[in-house]
Amino acid sequence: MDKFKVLLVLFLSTCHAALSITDGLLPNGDFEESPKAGHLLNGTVVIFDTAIPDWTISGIVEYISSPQKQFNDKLIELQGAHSIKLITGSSIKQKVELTKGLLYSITLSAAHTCGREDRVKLSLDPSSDENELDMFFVSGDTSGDGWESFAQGFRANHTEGEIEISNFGKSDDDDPDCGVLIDSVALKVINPPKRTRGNLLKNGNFEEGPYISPNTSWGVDITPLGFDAHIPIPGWLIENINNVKYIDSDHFAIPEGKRAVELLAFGSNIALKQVVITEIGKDYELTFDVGDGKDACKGSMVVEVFAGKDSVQVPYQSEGKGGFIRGKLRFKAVSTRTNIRITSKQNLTKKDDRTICGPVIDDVKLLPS
Ligand SMILES: [Ca+2]
Ligand SMILES: [Ca+2]
Repeated sequence: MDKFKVLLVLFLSTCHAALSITDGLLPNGDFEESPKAGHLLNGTVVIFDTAIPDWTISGIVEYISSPQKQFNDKLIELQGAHSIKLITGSSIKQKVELTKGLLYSITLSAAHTCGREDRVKLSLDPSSDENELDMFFVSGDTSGDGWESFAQGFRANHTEGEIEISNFGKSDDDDPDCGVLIDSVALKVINPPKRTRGNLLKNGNFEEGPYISPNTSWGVDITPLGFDAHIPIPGWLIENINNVKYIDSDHFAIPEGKRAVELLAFGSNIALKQVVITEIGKDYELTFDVGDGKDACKGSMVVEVFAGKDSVQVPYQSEGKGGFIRGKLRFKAVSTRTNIRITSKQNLTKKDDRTICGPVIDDVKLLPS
């Protein structure tokens, strides 16, 4: 009977994999497929709702085609040869096939074109209370290139959904030239984390997480604005609203494997968290890497890690050139469930820049000692 169950589970997982439509860019998610000649007014303004292949637009959307484009005081290099610009009040949407019950993440890149923040809303229709995606702010402050990438997670409640990206602008100071550039819209199925024999924590190596476009060198901000279940780094919860950056080994120094996280917000009430089942009276050892992403984030970093009420502070002096140290916390479990919390004691900013940066965390392991 058990064998049958295992086979059935395997069969169902295979079905899921076959039906899952994407693990990467949405069709024309990079907007490199252009509207037909005659579908653009003055060379940029999209005239028909369906002029951009695979997308439906509403409001004023511009199709920008130039490797570099001057927007007011900002020179922004496009991702590829084309990006789109959403003027305040406008949106783009695309229907996607989903597998009910699976966790997905949406990643997109955005750049604001004026000296202000833009409010961008990512929504999924049909949604449910459990499934509401949310707003994030494109500030232009966290990437030297003007671009930022964001990821949000959702659990599919339907077999089809429509992903919509809207620019809500900011207050009433709307300049018609202002808008937000959007590019590299991707969807990825997030596999449920598995506990392995070598670790009581799930996804302690952060290898499972949202899509990172190979064209983006600035990592992906996790925007945990919805429920904890929407965080696209499975196994982990993020306490309080703040940004955790998900980073890749193609563009950052990663202590172990290909992915890690960088903590951008600080304070002991803001944490990367995981609850584990422990045996009362048993000794455990928690180990983890603290380092820097080789992203010019220089200075003194201190990471504080908690296991229940026990904690350890790990200082790390970053030269911004990559590298890491191994931190350790031994504790005796006093409960059947122990809260593992990883926090940063302070933020750093990169030189010449207002970009916030912080310690890289990777390879978090919990074992009985
Ligand atoms: Ca593009
Ligand atoms: Ca890793």
